[in-house]
Amino acid sequence: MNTFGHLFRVTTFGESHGPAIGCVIDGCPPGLEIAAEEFAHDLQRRATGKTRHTSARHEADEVEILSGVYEGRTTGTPIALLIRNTDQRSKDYANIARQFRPGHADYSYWQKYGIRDPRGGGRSSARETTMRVAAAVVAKKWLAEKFGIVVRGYLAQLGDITPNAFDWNAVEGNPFFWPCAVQVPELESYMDALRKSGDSVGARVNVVADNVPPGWGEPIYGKLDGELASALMSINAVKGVEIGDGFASVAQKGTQHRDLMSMQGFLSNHAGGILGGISTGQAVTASIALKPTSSLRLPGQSIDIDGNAIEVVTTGRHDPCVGIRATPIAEAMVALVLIDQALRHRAQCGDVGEVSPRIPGMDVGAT
Ligand code: EPS
Repeated sequence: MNTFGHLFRVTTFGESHGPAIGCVIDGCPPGLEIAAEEFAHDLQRRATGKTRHTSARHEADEVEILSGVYEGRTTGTPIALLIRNTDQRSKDYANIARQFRPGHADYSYWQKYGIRDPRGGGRSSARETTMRVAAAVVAKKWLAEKFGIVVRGYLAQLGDITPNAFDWNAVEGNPFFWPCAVQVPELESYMDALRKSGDSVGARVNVVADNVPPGWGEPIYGKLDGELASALMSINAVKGVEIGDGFASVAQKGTQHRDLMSMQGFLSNHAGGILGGISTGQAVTASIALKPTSSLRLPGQSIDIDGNAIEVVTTGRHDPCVGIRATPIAEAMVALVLIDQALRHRAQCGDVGEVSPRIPGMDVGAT
């Protein structure tokens, strides 16, 4: 399964240390203006080698548009995007080619296929997420132009550190996507100490999609929240997904959780903008938990492919916290789900039009 989506279908291919990675987008609406330069912003937000807190691998991540765009506009035919890998260092993986890193997909890939490309984790590498972000540049642009939808995310927890304050304007001003600027030095020191220790840590990323119209989502098996959960869970290292209040709902009473309604707006958004698998017109909110990176230079007990007991030590240029680069990836998966649901809604219910009464999307009360 390397293909994602129903009407806006994205197929990715390539390995971390192969010659290139790429994707084919099939089903993109025609007429959307798109240029190769427009991919740079989000790809650079996700890229390695930008700060000392992420992997030191330096990839240019420059997109070549091979098809599907003529005179700067999409033609409705398959859009093929290619990014050449330029900074592989495969010798880093010579020692672990016959070993299974504890906590890594090495073992499960081996059990499934009986063969694996150990260089940089092969297909299981986070390098694959580059193409999700590239495909979502197209999706985000269409969603913004057609509906004014803005999909944006932030780092909501790093280890046990949580934001002391929240300001969207702070998020893009630091390498962590952190919403509280004054805490950035604390994060820097935390990450410096972590890197020196050789260990890694988990993180939480939140994504918010504003201006999603009501009515998107296909009950029963194509629910908007169901597809978001699946899409977000497909990101490397993700171990948990919440929509709206998520697992906090367990301890809530119905009177606390329900979002009261008025013709001026909903009074809260515990539902995360989705009821019955269909968008309500409120902001769609999702949150993901990312596990700590498994490739560590600290020795860990494991076995090799002959079944011998060994100690694994991973060298190379690994992210001490994969969650730091996950914000644009999570945004990408939300955007890809939304564009696919938008096209499916248009196909089946395009003639329904605006149904009254329609509550404006903005919340008018506190949660
Ligand atoms: C990764 C290991 C590192 C990261 C890589 C993901 O690769 P390498 O060991 O080849 O330097 O740099 O991430 C990327 C290259 C990227 O573009 O995201 C891993 O084990 O998943």
